[in-house]
Amino acid sequence: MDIGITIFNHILLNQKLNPGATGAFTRLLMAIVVAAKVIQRDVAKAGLVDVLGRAGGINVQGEEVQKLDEIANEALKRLLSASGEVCTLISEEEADLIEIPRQYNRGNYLVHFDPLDGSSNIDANVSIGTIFSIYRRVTPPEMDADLKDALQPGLRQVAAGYVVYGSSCMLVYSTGSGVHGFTLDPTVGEFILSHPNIQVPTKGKIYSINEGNYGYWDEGTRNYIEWLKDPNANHPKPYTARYIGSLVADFHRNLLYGGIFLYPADLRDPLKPKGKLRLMCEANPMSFIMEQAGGLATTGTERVLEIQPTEIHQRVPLIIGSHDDVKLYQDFIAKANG
Ligand code: P6P
Repeated sequence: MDIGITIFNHILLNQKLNPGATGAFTRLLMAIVVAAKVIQRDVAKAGLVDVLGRAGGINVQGEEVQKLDEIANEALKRLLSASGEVCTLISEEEADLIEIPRQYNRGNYLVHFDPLDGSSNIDANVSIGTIFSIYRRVTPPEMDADLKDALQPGLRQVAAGYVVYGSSCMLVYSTGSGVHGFTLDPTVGEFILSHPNIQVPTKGKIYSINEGNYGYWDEGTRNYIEWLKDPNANHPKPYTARYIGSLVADFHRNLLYGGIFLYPADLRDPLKPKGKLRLMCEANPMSFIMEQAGGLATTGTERVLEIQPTEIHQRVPLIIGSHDDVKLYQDFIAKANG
């Protein structure tokens, strides 16, 4: 198959549509593209060399760090810093804002990223992914970046995207003008436009949730899932359960096929309902993409993109997917909350 539009051409076209563009954003996106290729190379060979297995460290989330997590994290830090277009970075793997080494120019952007989401699945060769979320800085360029830059609502994202390392390697991103998917052609090392202008089906028949947490869900979520599974609820098409346990893989399938992904708050401690997914490097970028594709993203009671963050690693409930499915879920929540 002839090479089509490469991601570099696509990004350049995007730049041409913005007359004031200086090329900085293009250079930043291209650094992410190179990082995706580096991580894909290491993920693809993970089964061949002793990269699998525990690196021994524990990350800020209290999770055991896999060696590939560290490789992915270092690749993104190195390549994004060297782009000269970022003033700071925030990684799911690190507690605080990452300082850009002095030898690099500091730019006007900052990136939140989850370098390798779903990493607990690495040893089972399940699809995993990288997620990124880009903002413009809000503090003056002569100052060091700080939490004012890092804690912006998701509505302020200038771009977001993910890479899914699966049967093929795909990079999906949006700069606010639709959602576009690129598939890596490993024979030439180029991401080729394969899914232009992705639109999520208005209604799906897939629901994705970890039913093992049933006992810790709120009443509205339980009522919704029981309704989905009720054969007498006269569904026009019966729903089917699909859950991989890797956000990027579950999200990507539902984006293309339609459906709803739910990670509701865990009420283990009823006084402290807790989401699992991180707002800044998981929920916000995925919500930006889903809304650009015509879908919805909510905590159940609040639009994810409107949340004013208070901590860089804060967690939120995330219910995301086809417009009509998420809307119906919100009705169940509203009814249960009376
Ligand atoms: P659970 C992976 O660890 C992750 O952060 C997401 O990729 C995934 O959607 C979720 O956790 C799975 O969580 O509790 O169902 O294993």
